Formats: sequence, C-alpha cells, structure tokens
Amino acid sequence: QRIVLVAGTFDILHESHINMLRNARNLGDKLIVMLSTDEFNATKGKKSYQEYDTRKYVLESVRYVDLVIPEQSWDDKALYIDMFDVDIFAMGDDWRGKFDFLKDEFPHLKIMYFPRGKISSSKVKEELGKL
Ligand code: C2G
Repeated sequence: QRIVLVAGTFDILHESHINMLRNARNLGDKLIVMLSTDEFNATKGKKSYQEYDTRKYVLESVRYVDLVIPEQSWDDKALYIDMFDVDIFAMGDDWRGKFDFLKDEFPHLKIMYFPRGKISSSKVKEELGKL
C-alpha cells in the first residue's frame, strides 16, 4: 500500500482544495491529511475562519481523505512520515522546494508539487465581503 501525505489549513474548503486532494489520493492507496491546528496557525500569524474541529469534520467527509491528523509544529511532518511509513508527500506548488529537505531524513520519500489551483480562501473571503 502506498501512503500519501498532504498538509494544510483547508479553511472554507473549495474546489481547488478538492482537486489537490483528489490528485494526491490518485498517487497512492491511502491519503492522510495533516491539518494545521489553530494554535500552529497562530504561530504563523494566520487565522482561519473555521476552527480546527470544523475543518476536520469537513475534510473527513471528503471521499479522497482516509485520515485527518493534527499538524501542531513544523517538526510533525517528519514525525508522521516516520510513524505512518509515508511513501509520497504532496503539496501545491506555492510550496515548491520548501520541503525537499525531508529527503535527507527519508531517502525513499517522493515529494510531489501540483500546480496551484485558481481559488484561494483569502480571495473567497474578500469576495464574500463585497456581496
Ligand atoms: N492548494 C492548491 N491550490 C489552491 C489552494 C491550495 O493547490 N488554490 C493546496 C496548497 O498548496 C496546500 C493545500 O492545498 O498543499 C492546502 O492549502 P492551504 O490550506 O492554503 O495550506 P497552507 O496553509 O499553505 O498549509 O505545513 C505547511 C502548511 O500546513 C501548509
């Protein structure tokens, strides 16, 4: 079984997120999503509209997602790659190159970057404000 891991905040889930999740799931047999906690986002100066439990609830109802686990710090990627024996780590290409260092610790790991979709949660929020 090939295990795929993705990470993100997934606030106000939209079709570009779904495309990314579907593409990631299609790389293997099981998709694990590391979901940023509200506390982790706060350390990055980010605040989501939906709190962690809501984002988790929504993601768990997506057919491409097998498991949702919390991302509480930058070190959690290595922790979970090891724990779940992850084969592929996938992200949108807004993160291109940023996680290539994981290959030093996990030489067997494949790192894939997908072209980023058109929609962004911040754009959605901005446009909703204009309605
Ligand atoms: N994404 C995408 N196209 C979009 C929006 C998002 O491909 N239009 C991808 C991002 O590249 C990311 C995932 O969907 O792989 C989740 O996006 P965000 O919630 O914006 O994730 P982010 O906060 O960038 O999370 O540890 C790193 C962070 O957890 C990354």
